Amino acid sequence: AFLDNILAHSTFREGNVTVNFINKNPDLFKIKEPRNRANKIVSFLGDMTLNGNPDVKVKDPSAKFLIPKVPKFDEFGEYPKGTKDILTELGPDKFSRWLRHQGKVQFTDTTMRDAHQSLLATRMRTYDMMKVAEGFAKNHSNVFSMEVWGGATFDVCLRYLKENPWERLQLLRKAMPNVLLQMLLRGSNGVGYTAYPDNLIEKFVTESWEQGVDVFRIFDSLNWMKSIEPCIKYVRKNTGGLAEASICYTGDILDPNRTKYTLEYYVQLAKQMEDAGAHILGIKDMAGLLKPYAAEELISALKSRINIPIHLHTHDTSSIQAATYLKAIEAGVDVVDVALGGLSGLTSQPNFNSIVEMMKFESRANDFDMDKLNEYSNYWEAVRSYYYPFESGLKAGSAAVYKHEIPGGQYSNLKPQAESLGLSNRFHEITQMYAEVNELFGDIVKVTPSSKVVGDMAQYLVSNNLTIDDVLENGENISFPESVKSFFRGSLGQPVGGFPEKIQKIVLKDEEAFTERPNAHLEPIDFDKELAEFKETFKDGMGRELNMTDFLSYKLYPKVFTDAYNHHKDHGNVIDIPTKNFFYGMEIYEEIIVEMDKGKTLLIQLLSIGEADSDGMVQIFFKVNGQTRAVQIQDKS
Ligand code: 3PY
Ligand code: ZN
Repeated sequence: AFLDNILAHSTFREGNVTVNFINKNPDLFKIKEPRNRANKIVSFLGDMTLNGNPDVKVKDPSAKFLIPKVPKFDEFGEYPKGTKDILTELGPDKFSRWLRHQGKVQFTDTTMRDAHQSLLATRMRTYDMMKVAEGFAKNHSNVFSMEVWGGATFDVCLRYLKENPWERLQLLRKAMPNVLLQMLLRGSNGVGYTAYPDNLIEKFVTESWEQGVDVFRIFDSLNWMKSIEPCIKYVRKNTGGLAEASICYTGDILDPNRTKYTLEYYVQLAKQMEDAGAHILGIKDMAGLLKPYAAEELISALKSRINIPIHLHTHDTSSIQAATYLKAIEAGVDVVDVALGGLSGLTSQPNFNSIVEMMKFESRANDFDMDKLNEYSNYWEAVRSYYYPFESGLKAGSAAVYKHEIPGGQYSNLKPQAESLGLSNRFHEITQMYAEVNELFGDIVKVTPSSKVVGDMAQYLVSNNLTIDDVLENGENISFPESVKSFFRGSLGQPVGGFPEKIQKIVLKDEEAFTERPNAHLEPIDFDKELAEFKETFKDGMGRELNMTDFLSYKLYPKVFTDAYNHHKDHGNVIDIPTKNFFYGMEIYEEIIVEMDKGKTLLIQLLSIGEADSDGMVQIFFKVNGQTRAVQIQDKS
């Protein structure tokens, strides 16, 4: 089998074998059950071809798929030194000081996390990332960090893409060993929508570091320090990574009528984060509400009152956030979040390529090879065409964001949700209601998961033709969405200034709320016992023995994990299937290459699709590496 692996390896077939070939390809030693795996992949492709991917609700027969061109890079060359090397050399505390004093404006590339979360409902597959990960890290090793993990990506990987999020992280780490990898962590809510036991979050942080995360952007959806502080501690104690504690920016510090989230409020919060041990202060402007002149004030004030570096994140929903970055950079911000052109703008981050150009020939410029950077933008622009079912449909920037304050990541989800409720024509009513619900709830910070509470309530009211007055006058007869009840109970923590009592009473009726940390109500996990039980329950494995990472996925998302596990049992690992075929199946005579591991390829051609028999079973013929194979697929139509 080892010889077969060598013979099948693309490098070998292309005649590029050097003495390093075997050393560079440890996969050659992995002797697997290729036939079984190939069968599963083919049956998956048959199913997608016959029945369609259930995640693609509407297939557009006229959709045009562009061919993504991977920018050239030196496959056999060394990785140039990057920020990961600096972190390893200096350790987190000195790294933090280095960042604060190094002078250039630094860039975090969010393309592989927030950009697609905010534009394409988080559906970007590992397949498309892996094509460019190594090249990007080699061509652009001066990027500050790559945001590649956390937030909604964890859930969506398992739930819709049927991928293992940890595998994504491991692969990206391997492909980008020289630059910092960054994740988004929702404080005590981990990468979920509710609080989890503290020791689960602690283990999650430790394991994330071990699998490849360097920068932990930690926030709480209500800016509640009690949810953020333990995570800072876990990062400092259990990892060699950077704790980036983040304030979530809401409201408008320039508006004298908005007295809840003032400049002083943010400065005090930032100081608490610094005191709690954060290496970096994040400013998470999740809805893109930080206007240019407000950014100037905020960054200037923070620069003079805290000593850790400042990392600014925004969404370009209004389309003026490049101006915000300019003002922030002038005021001394250390790092800004940007997305490669093809996946930038609107609900995503400002355009990486253009912001780099904006700074050219200025004292804080950070030079990138622009031709190369533009090639990566083109790559993502082409890849994006495969994801058309997940586009939000937003075509232009919108100043309405200052009214409804919907986070970028939520905005692109709210539209399909509204459609599924039959409310597509009432989308603007929902956004208007979102603003009214926010007022009713006391003007809260809105970001996952608190933003989901406001969104659920707004959709609920619009779909039931209810108004805020109906709630206030007749609320005792209304049965509110579960997320809303849970919020008022205290399950997401305490909002700034506490809960407005009247609406809390209306929602909870006779139920008691609590004010301590929600995690205090949760039983700690007994890892030894539960991990053993978990391994026993899922002992068929996924072609490998399950481990702590799988256990963590299971504890965060029990049902979603179980479904993904069963999908894996039936269809094998679908991570290597080209995106076009993953979402849309194959066309007759189409020929594709599935590169299962580096060097182990399947050449698959769809030959024919038979008629359904009396049980609705359809025989589909493929040619796999030259041999004909038939699979039986249930016609679900
Ligand atoms: C997330 O929590 O996923 C976010 O991106 C919040 O902005
Ligand atoms: Zn964001």
